[in-house]
Amino acid sequence: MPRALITGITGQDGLYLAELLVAKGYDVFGMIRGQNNPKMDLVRNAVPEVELIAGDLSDVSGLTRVLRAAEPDEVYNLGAISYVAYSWENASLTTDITGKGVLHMLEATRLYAGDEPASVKFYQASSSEMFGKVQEVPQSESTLLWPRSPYGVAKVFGHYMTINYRESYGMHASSGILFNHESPRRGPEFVTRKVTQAVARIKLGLQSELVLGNLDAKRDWGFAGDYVDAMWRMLQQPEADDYVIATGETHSIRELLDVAFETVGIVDWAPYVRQDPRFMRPAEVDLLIGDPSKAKAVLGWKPQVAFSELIQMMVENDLDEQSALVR
Ligand code: NAP
Ligand code: G4F
Repeated sequence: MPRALITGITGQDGLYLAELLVAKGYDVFGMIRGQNNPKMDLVRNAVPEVELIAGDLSDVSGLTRVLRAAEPDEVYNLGAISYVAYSWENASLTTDITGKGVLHMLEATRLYAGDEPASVKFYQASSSEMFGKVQEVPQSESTLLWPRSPYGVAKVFGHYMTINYRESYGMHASSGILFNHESPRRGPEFVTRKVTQAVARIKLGLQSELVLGNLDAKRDWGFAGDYVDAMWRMLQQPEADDYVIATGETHSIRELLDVAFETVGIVDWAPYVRQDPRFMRPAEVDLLIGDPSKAKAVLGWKPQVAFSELIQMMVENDLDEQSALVR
């Protein structure tokens, strides 16, 4: 059986990827941080087959121990401080975990692989946030990077370090430049889930108002379940490489509000939504739209879930979750 190690196992992508790999017959190991991580039961309930190993991306000696314990054929580095707004207030911590943490994982993997650097395949979770002040539309693997947040800068460091380890040591290290992907497992701090949770609560009479920041920002939103499949496909290639994973469609926050409110039968959302500068960012990524042609041609990957279907799925899930809470 192939063996895989996933960092960020408690996150949205970690859970979907673990489910995918277990279904494919892998032995899956998940790295979990902290003494008594409150999300441990979430992982155990969702994917009981996963073996959890304690470790933190800031501790390279601990990571070498994790690699020796898991003995992986494939390493998926999904762990990060991933909330962009938080990264301005915690720029140094974000740099340490989201940036330098990648170097730590690469180095621990290189040491573990020893004389056969390409024998362990490595996936780095790069981000469309690296395109920031976009230099061309749509964005592809060759678009100039111009990050606009401490998170984006940290991801650029991790991205280039992954390429550097591939070129310097011959590691099979690939980087997936993933555009926004969402699901019912998305954290409630991100805009899609914040909206779908609030819409469900408004429909159920549990909340009267939704307070947001920039309604004109645009994102290329896909379904997380589709995107973890692309990660796996990258590591099955004979040669490591970098791939943009996106739908190729962009939508504004206003369109997100249209679909979410329409799902519960509300056509005019204006009376429920208020803008507050508290949720505006010091610098914004205004127009993200990815060109996934390379992933389509080489990996045979394409997104399966459309934007409106995704948002409807999230609203339906939140209606069930919120109803269960008040029952
Ligand atoms: P997420 O839900 O925020 O999960 C982040 C994971 O990182 C959590 O498991 C978290 O563990 C872990 N983590 C945080 N600090 C850590 C540390 N010091 N040591 C070890 N693990 C740590 O993120 P996601 O949406 O699943 O995204 C997965 C990866 O893809 C991230 O690297 C993200 O930056 C990147 N990405 C995401 C998207 C997207 O749209 N979702 C797009 C492009 C790239 P705790 O639960 O213990 O905090
Ligand atoms: O949902 P968001 O917080 O996601 P963001 O910043 O695009 O980052 C996510 O996707 C990245 C890929 O490009 C990942 F790398 C990253 O880890 C994360 O998963 O915000 C999306 C947009 C922004 O333009 C923001 O200004 O929504 C706008 N927005 C408007 N009001 C809001 C809000 N975002 C949040 N979180 N909360 C609001 O109230």
